[in-house]
Amino acid sequence: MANQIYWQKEIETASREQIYAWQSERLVRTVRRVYERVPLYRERMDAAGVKPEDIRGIEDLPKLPFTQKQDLRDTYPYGMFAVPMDEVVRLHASSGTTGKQIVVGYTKHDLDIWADTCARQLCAVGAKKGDKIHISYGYGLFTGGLGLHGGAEKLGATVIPVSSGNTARQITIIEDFGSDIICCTPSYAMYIAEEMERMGVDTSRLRLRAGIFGAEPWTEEMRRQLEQKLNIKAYDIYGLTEIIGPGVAYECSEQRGMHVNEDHFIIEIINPETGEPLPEGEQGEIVFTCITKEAFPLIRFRTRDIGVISHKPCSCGRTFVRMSKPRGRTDDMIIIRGVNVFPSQVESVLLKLGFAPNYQLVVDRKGSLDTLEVKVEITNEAFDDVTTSLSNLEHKISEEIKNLLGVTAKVTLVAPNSIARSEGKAKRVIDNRKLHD
Ligand code: DLL
Repeated sequence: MANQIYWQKEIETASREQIYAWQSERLVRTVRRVYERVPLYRERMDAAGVKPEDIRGIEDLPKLPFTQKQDLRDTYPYGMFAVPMDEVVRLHASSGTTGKQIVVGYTKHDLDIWADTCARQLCAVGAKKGDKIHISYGYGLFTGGLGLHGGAEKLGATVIPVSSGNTARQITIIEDFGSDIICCTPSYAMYIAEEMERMGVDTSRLRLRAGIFGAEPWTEEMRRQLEQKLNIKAYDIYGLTEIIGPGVAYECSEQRGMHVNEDHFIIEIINPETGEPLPEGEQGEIVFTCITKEAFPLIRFRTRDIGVISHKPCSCGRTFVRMSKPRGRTDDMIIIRGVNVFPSQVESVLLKLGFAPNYQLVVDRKGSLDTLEVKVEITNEAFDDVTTSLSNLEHKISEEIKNLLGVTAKVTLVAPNSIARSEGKAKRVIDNRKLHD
């Protein structure tokens, strides 16, 4: 790459008509391919009475059947691949918390697209050739490490492929190698920030200027804390293994939602109960259709993530539609006596009250009643504060949760550093209800 930045202006600022034209043409082609090559899609479309010729543009998208996570499990490991195996140059997998893992494949062309989408993310946060990109997402079957790695290489930046773990070493590398941009989960970034604080690292002397954080839900309050503690700008990145990995959507300088790479993926928001597409601005389940991928092109994949999209113009000039920070997955949502609660909502409350985002939700069942306990680490300052008793603090948090989320929770303050830190995705919910089933 001769140019300094990776700004695909003609694509990223294309007119809406142009974007729809690309999407229509690519959708038609993809549907034809999967109908011919993936037995599950042929069966589903036949059953729904839809022929490839019926799909003439994106307006016909709702005619197509959904793909669910279970379909990928049922066809494990390679049943959804749309190319012969000798064209697959890489496999990745998502572990999934329950059931079989999902295996996905990439052709050379798919890897190229993926690197492109991640390079766009890096460019959008101001990364350029010569910057050192410190990648602390896990390398391996998880898509985080190698995904951003490909993007950073495409940009022509200097990659530091640290992977996750060994936090003291991460900090030494940030200090000594002069990392400019760090990529990891927001919870791991918080852990690194805490360790830096403990070690007395002066973050104002570091080169670090931005972080690209994703792979799990995080709140605006958490963004503010990370920006302040690490003395950086913190950006969100969204993606999922089934669609490509990180880089499905990327945040820009505006820091208000993530632009979906619409030349590769079509986003829809649907009512999770009825499957009906919802209009712009309404919250629902996010669904993606891959329109350029060769090896593993999913049609109308139900992500179970909950979000909203907006076509409002963005000050950065990009015209790709923006999706809100997903507030969580339908499967992370806890229903406590009829009230829906996402861990991220509890996080918001805790951070507003000045706590660190070190918490865990323990769900249990007493008789037929579901119970929620929120374990929160007390901060060192609060621990030393003799004027406020712990039970007063617990009461205050519990009251705030009740006021804002409408749910009664038992709050337990626990000692600083007693909740396990994560080097990847944080485990926010422990659901003991299954033990009683
Ligand atoms: O987490 C891919 C990724 C890696 C994204 C690095 C961003 C950065 P999976 O392990 O398959 O893939 O998990 C995908 O994680 O359906 C969401 O529920 C959640 N998720 C991903 N990014 C975000 C985000 C990677 N920015 C699942 N905010 C998705 C909230 C996110 N949730």
